[in-house]
Amino acid sequence: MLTVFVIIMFPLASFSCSGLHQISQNKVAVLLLAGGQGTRLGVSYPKGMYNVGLPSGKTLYQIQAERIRKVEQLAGQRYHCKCAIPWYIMTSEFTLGPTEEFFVDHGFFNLDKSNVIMFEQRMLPAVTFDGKAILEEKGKIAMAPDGNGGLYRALVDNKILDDMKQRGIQYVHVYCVDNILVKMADPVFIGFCVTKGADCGAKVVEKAYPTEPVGVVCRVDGVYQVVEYSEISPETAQLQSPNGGLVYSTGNICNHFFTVEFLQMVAQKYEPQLKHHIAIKKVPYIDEEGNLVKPIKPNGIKLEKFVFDVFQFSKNFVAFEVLREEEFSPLKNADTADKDTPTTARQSLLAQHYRWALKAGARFLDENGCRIPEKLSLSGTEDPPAVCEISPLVSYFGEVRIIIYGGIFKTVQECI
Ligand code: UD2
Repeated sequence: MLTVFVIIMFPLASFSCSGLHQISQNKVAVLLLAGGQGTRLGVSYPKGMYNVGLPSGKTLYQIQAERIRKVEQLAGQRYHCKCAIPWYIMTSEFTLGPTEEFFVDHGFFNLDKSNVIMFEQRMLPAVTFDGKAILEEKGKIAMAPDGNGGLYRALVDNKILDDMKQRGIQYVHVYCVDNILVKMADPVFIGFCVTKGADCGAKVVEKAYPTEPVGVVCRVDGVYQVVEYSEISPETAQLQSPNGGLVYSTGNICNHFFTVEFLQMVAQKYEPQLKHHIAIKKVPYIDEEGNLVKPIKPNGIKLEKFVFDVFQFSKNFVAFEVLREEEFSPLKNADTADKDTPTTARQSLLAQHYRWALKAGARFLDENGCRIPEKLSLSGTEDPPAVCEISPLVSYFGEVRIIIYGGIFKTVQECI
């Protein structure tokens, strides 16, 4: 039986203090899952290098790097010390080279290079529906990364857990590359998980619609897990509760908390129990004449492990519900789609910054000096009435100490 549990909202300030404290003691790391091929977005380079068209032109990687720097600074200021959050980046054969090059070219976004640790996950052969290998070139079998659950083998292969232990890391915030609103090492989430004594946790948002491509965090026959969107039946996904909401509404946003101890246990003991999931994909192949064919319909199967399949081994699992407009806007598709595109990602970030600025007392003027009427509730998929991008180096949570010129934002880029 599928049961969804109730998530209780707690006062956030004390969790935030606790999280910042852990960060100040150098006990927290972030781990990015960046081995995916980003096929839906349709670019040939890693998704983190994507620029969604913000006024600053910042890429997802730059935004994430700056959020790390800011939260390090907040923790350091609060607890009067200098601290660092190591950034572990899991890549694959497809993404390692370009990601490394991108970071070098951008001076590691002013992070200490020794705190950015890239490593590679394994690959598995892609097969046809009747189980035969697919050739992508003469003599070369088509391979694909082994899923984001390949993390647990990669941690061992690359001695990442040893590195974490040497650095004194106890808690890891694992996240996926494409959510433009991701809160790196979120002190509230870390603080919540640590205060609750959790070994494993997941952030969730309320699902927006039944077929939204997010897994459902739930309990199946007493065991915590995520039922992935590709595996839930449409009937189950659509079930409504008496109040009209979805029964299975706790959407996974691929933001997970793990203790290093838990990761160690998974890596040593449980990893072989993780099952492969089947993903039906379009796999390019060479035909009998040796020509490369890019299929228009799915023709093959990729086998993937899922990062959240370890929730079942947790002794104390927690879920933490957050507001979609503050924390979740993924970049999955090209702009030809209507959801989860570069445009919607950009709009969500600019809408958030517009709200933060208004809350901090800012007022916007048009080019004639007339006040632009405020719009307090934005759908998140519309442009705010004024464009205002706030650098992550200025504000992490919206704790805006913005340099407001006479109480007024005049131009787009004043705080970038
Ligand atoms: C993921 C979640 C889904 C939901 C959604 C929200 C999984 C399995 N599913 O679905 O429940 O939370 O995100 O946006 O987590 N990756 C690797 N190696 C791989 C494959 C993927 O590192 O072999 C990374 C990928 O680069 C990305 C993350 O894992 O950062 C999620 O991959 P995705 O975008 O393909 O996952 P999606 O949207 O199907």
